[in-house]
Amino acid sequence: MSKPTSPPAGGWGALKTTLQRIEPGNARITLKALIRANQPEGFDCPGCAWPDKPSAAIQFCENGAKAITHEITANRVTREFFATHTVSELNTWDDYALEQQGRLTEPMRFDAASDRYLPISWDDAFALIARHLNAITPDEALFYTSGRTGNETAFLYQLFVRAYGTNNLPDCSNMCHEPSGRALTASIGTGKGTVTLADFEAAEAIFIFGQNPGTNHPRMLGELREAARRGCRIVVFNPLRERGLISFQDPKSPAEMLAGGATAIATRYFQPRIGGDLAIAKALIKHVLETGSDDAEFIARHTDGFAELAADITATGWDELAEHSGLSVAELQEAGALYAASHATMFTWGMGITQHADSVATIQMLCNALLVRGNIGKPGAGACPVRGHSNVQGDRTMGINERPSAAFLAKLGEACGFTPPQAHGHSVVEAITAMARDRAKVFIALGGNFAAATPDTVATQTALRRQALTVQISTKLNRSHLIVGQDALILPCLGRTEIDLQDGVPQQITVEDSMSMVHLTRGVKPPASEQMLAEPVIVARMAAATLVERSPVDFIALTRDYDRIRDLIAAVVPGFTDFNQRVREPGGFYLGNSARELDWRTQSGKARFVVHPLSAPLLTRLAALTDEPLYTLMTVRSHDQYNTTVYDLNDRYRDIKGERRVVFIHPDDLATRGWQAGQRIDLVSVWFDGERSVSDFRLQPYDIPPGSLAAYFPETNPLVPLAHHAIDAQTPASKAIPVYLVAR
Ligand SMILES: Nc1nc2c(c(=O)[nH]1)N[C@H]1C(S)=C(S)[C@@H](COP(=O)(O)OP(=O)(O)OC[C@H]3O[C@@H](n4cnc5c(=O)[nH]c(N)nc54)[C@H](O)[C@@H]3O)O[C@H]1N2
Ligand SMILES: Nc1nc2c(c(=O)[nH]1)N[C@H]1C(S)=C(S)[C@@H](COP(=O)(O)OP(=O)(O)OC[C@H]3O[C@@H](n4cnc5c(=O)[nH]c(N)nc54)[C@H](O)[C@@H]3O)O[C@H]1N2
Ligand SMILES: [Mo]
Repeated sequence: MSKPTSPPAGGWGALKTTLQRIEPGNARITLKALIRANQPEGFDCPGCAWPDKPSAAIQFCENGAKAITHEITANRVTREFFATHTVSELNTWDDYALEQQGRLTEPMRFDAASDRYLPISWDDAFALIARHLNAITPDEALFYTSGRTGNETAFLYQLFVRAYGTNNLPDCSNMCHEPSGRALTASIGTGKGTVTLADFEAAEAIFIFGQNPGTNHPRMLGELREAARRGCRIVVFNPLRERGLISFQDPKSPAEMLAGGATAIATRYFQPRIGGDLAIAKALIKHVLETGSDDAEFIARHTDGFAELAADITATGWDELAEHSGLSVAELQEAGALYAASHATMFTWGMGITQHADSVATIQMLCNALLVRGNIGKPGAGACPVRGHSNVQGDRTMGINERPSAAFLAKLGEACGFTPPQAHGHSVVEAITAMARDRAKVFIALGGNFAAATPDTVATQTALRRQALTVQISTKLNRSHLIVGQDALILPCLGRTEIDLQDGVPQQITVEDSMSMVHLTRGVKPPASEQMLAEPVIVARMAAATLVERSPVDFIALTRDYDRIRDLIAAVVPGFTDFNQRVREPGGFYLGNSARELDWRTQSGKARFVVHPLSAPLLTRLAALTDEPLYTLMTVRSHDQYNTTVYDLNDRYRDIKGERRVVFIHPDDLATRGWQAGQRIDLVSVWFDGERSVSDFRLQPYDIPPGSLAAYFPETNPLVPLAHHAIDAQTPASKAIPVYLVAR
């Protein structure tokens, strides 16, 4: 159980691990790079999408330092490495061991006869891709994107894919904040968060749902710390007690560090059961309506659908809300009172909200709760979905979207002189299904680790192996390089930290953060290998080789000077007029947010209240399939990983050392089974199409509600049924996996 005496998040522990990350032989260049992280003349940290604070001297955090030092590593994956190890052998290594090998250095092609990767020239690699793509119909090819890709690459990539003839552009958003985009667009007419960093200085209350910023957005703790110190109420809803949300010692505050002090973060920490948030949002609304603390003027002026919402909320009893949320009626009313007392409230949320079957409904109910108190469009208030990858939001803005709007396609076609395909393409889940059913034959990934990040690992990897060609454009070795189609390529690219020279001139790229700020980023150190290419160049050469005569633009010419790509973006993407000029202003520019301006771009021109019933508990429906006691498992990140990249085997804030196969469980659940802490078990997930399992995990008693379990991904991804995903968004429900436990 977490002890009240637990040290705060941040502090000397953070400083120590930051310094430990630096490889001794690589110290000078690493420190030089770290100092320039998130600075006007430096690069955007490839860690998370949290915005930069104007004028802060040090802009990186402990986990940003991990992302940077792991990109800067002196270790190299060379042709000799691939000559020494067969692909079958490498597949027996764990993700941590793969990550330790360092940077990929030259293009490699899989050779099935020797079960090894062999060197291939760039020209031959692009010719091979072109040959495969031109042998199939465009809808049989899949083009995945992970969210580290900069705007310029993303724009060129979607242009290439659409000129080739498909909208098959699945991306990591599909597994992440897709439900936020869908829910918010329907409710308030924009898919992005409505707040800016300045709102953290004006909020009277910040409600944090299903998010662990201490690990995943450590710089957000700085904002929360300042807010807490000036008396802002911070109210947390999370089944697990996450240390970063309890107290924080700021490594950038000498006074706090030297005095050994810390700032308490959460004013109140509620521990609902996993999946209890839809009921919590309804309870907040119910309390507001019962106490007459709704903003009647705002509702009348800016919204429609209030009568239906009020009727639904009135008909839902407090006991029902308590049962669904896992909080008591008293706790729900206490949360409601905290909400009603604040005149400017912000809701932030992460994967604990989005990775559920009813995530779209939950986010719309959170939005309803904001709207009943007029908490959108005023300082200190609003919706704040906290994005993951550093440019995942920008990639979407640039058109990486399997369901592009007709307006976007029209603009793209007009500016580039071709007719883009109109039919929607495949999301991540649909892409896996298409591969499994032989409706897809070529899989190309611009970054990421599709084979490990996706659900239903066994089925997904079987589907990937059925491909005629798999291509991975990557910086570091990972599982996806080892799950090969008949033909497979590894194309190594420059990372964020590296100097990108085109025609001898250093280039800059741009990114958009979680709060819609667009700014430049430029590399600061020489590339890890001379044989790597920049991402925009890889995409351009792939496009030129494949499209030849039918290419709508001269892709190669565009990459000689990235300003030219930005000029094209300015002609296509709304909000990017004078892109090259505006992005050179210090700090870049703000894209704006219509809902923040009380401009509701919905069909009715008003913000919409959307009614959703509480869904029947999944475990009750699945209980008929097994005699075993069922639990709900959430899969989360440890403090030492970046999604599928495992930096180290510790999770400092949860007291885990040197291991990852751990399941967090309430002590009463252990006692009921007659089990001890440390008991080793297998996990079996139950679904309508059958069972899935992973083996040999250790049980760790923890402060988590009975019936709720937690474990790390990607180790637990084999348990996530492909068909178990968000309604209306298809985001895998990786926070709500129905499982039973088997003693070993
Ligand atoms: N260092 C580091 N930084 C990262 C990442 C990383 O892996 N490492 N990943 C990046 C990416 S892509 C993303 S999307 C973000 C992810 O950032 P987070 O959203 O913080 O990610 P998770 O680790 O999945 O944590 C989910 C949190 O939700 C809680 N939770 C789970 N289920 C529920 C529920 O039903 N209700 C409620 N209220 N809470 C619940 C969990 O206890 C946990 O605290 O971080 C980004 N930043
Ligand atoms: N069970 C479970 N599954 C999940 C989640 C969960 O919470 N639970 N979270 C989901 C979420 S939110 C997300 S966003 C996805 C993430 O899914 P992905 O984005 O596909 O996975 P990552 O692990 O972030 O990708 C890491 C790889 O990206 C490559 N890379 C790093 N930097 C660069 C770069 O600059 N350029 C290029 N081209 N490649 C680079 C490296 O080779 C590295 O190995 O995972 C999802 N999967
Ligand atoms: Mo994410």
